[in-house]
Amino acid sequence: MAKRRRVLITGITGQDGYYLAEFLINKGYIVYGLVRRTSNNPLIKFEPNFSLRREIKIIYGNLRDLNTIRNALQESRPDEIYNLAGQSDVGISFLCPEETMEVNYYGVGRLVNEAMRLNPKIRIYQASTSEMFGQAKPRQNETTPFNPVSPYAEAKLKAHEDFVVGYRERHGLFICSGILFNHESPKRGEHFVTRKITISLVKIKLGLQDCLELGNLDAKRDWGFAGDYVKAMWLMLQQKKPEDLVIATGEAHSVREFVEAAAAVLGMRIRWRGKGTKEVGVDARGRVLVRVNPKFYRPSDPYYLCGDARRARKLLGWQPKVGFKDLVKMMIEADYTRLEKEK
Ligand code: NAP
Ligand code: F7E
Repeated sequence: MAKRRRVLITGITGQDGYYLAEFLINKGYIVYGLVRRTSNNPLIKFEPNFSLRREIKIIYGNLRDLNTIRNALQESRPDEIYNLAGQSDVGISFLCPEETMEVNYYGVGRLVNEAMRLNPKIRIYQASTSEMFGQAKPRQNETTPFNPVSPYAEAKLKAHEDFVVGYRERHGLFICSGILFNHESPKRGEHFVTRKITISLVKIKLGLQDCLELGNLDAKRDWGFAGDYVKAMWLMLQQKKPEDLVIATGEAHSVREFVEAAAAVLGMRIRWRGKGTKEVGVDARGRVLVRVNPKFYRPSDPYYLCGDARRARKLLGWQPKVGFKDLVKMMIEADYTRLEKEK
């Protein structure tokens, strides 16, 4: 019988950690997850699926603490590592640049160094990001020059250059970056714009909230489904050679369009009135359902991120299954089902 492969997933309590753990358990992996003692998500996301939770071996640890990383690696003895842990909120990174750099850059260095020391044949996936392209012209692909415009993107880019490209070239380590564009799901953190929109519009529909406040309505993002994207992560580590790849749907929509699509699933039609910070979204009865609040603007924000994932399609045979409309519908329906029960 073939030996079961072992994997360590950092950031397992996050959105991608959930879908990746589920995917790898179904592939027969022995799954270890690094979890912060102070986690904000004490595996809440696994609650509806207890059988999945039981399959995961939890190791407490923190990317800020070398000892815990060493311990996690010794205990799990992984064949593959997926480093999904990160300070993942771009807006917050302007307020906490040091913590962002500490986790998203130095934390990656600690993990990669220790992993290589323990097992030079290890395979490592690093969660890089389309934010590294910043204001670069769409569509962005593997040849597009990076142009980060936030502390989050700067830290991720530095980790990519030093610990992914650098260690691959200097030490021959099997490590690669998935340059993933935005991917969402019903498990998406509630402060990210898509989930904020789906939760708020459902609450408005159920009479639990009056109005949704947003920042930059014109920002365009390439939104895919997280469940599709974790398969690409795994495929990247099954190749003969490690290569950094863009993972995206190739279709971008503005925040405004996301609001319209989400409202439509709930049978509401939003019309826009006014401009800039005075812009509002009103329903058929003229009720103001959406307002702009400059509090949610960022000092700088990529205005148009849309990926070209042709290389991933060629090398991995990967392409997304869930399109924009189905993603929005999935998120609205999940929030509606949950919030209607709580009403
Ligand atoms: P997420 O839901 O915010 O999850 C982040 C995870 O990192 C959580 O499990 C969090 O644990 C953990 N974490 C944070 N700081 C840590 C630390 N110091 N030590 C150990 N764990 C720590 O993010 P996600 O959407 O799943 O994204 C996964 C990764 O991909 C992140 O690195 C993100 O930056 C990157 N990424 C995401 C996207 C996207 O669209 N989702 C696109 C490109 C790249 P707690 O439960 O303790 O908070
Ligand atoms: O913002 C705009 C905001 O916070 C998307 C992370 O997973 O994807 C994510 O980062 C856009 C931005 O995600 C609000 O200014 C408007 O232009 O949902 P978000 P993000 O910043 O794109 C990348 C690829 C990652 O790597 C990250 O880890 O929406 N926006 N109004 C708003 N954003 C938020 N959060 N809240 C608003 O009210």
